[in-house]
Amino acid sequence: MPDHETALITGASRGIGRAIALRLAERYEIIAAARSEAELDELAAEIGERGGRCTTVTLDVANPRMVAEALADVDADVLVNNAGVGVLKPLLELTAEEWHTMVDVNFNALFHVTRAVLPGMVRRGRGHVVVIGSIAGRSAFVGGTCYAATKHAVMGFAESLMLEVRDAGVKVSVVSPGSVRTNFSPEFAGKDWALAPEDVADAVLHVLDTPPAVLIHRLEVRTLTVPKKR
Ligand code: NJP
Repeated sequence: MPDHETALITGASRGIGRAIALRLAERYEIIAAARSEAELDELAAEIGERGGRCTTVTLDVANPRMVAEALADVDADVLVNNAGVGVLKPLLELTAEEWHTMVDVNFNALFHVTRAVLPGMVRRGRGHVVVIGSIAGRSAFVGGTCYAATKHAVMGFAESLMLEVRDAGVKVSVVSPGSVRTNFSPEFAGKDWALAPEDVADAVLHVLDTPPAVLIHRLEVRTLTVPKKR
C-alpha cells in the first residue's frame, strides 16, 4: 500500500478512534475528525513525533452542513466511521434528546460522512469504508433499546452499501467490538478486563490489509477475560 494513501477517521479525539488513528498512521496520512480541537491537536502532534502525518478537522458528524463543508475537499482512500455515543439505560429512563443524539451520531452521521467521501472512492475505483459497529448490533441487552437499535442499523447500512459499491472497487466492512476500555459509557468505566482500544485498532488494520480482490465484510472482536457471573 503506497505511503501517501489517506485515512479519514471520525471520533479520533479519544478512545477507539484515537487508537485507530495512531495505528493507521504507520501506513496512512491521517485526517482526524471530532469536535474536540485540543484533543485532535494532541493526537496530530503525537503522530508527527512518531514520524507520521496528521491533519485535523473539527466537526460535529451529526451536523450535515458542517460535515459537507468540512469534507468538501477531502479525498480519503479509507474512511473509518467510528464516532459514536451510548446512553445505556432503559427506554423509560431515556430522554428524547438522548435518543435523538444516539440516532444522529451513530446512524444519521453515517449518511453525512460517507456521502461526502464515497463519490471520490467510486471515481478512483478503489477505497475502503469501515464502520465501527458493536456486538450490540447483533444482540439485545437491557438498556439498549436505542443504542443496540442504532448498531443493528449499522449492520443493514454496511451490508447494503457493500453490495452497492463493491463492483466499483470500494470495500465496506464492519468491525464490531465487545466491551472496550474507553470513557464511552460510565457502564464501562473500570472494566480492566475489557479489550484495549488498540485491540480494535489492530482489527481495523487487519480488515484493511487484504489483497485487492478480498473483502472481510464483518469482524467481531471479543475479550476472553469477561468476569464470571456468580
Ligand atoms: O467512545 P469514546 P469509544 N461529532 O466516548 C466522538 C463503538 N463501541 O471510543 O466530538 C463528532 O471514548 C468523540 O469526539 P468528540 C461505539 O459505539 C464502543 O469507546 O471530541 N465526533 C470521541 O472521539 C463508537 O461507535 C465500545 O467528543 C463525535 C468518540 O466519538 C466507537 O466504538 C463497544 C460526536 C467517542 O469516544 C467508539 O467508541 C462497542 C459528534 N457529534 C462499540 N459524538 C466500548 N467502548 O466498549 C461523539 O461494542 N464523537
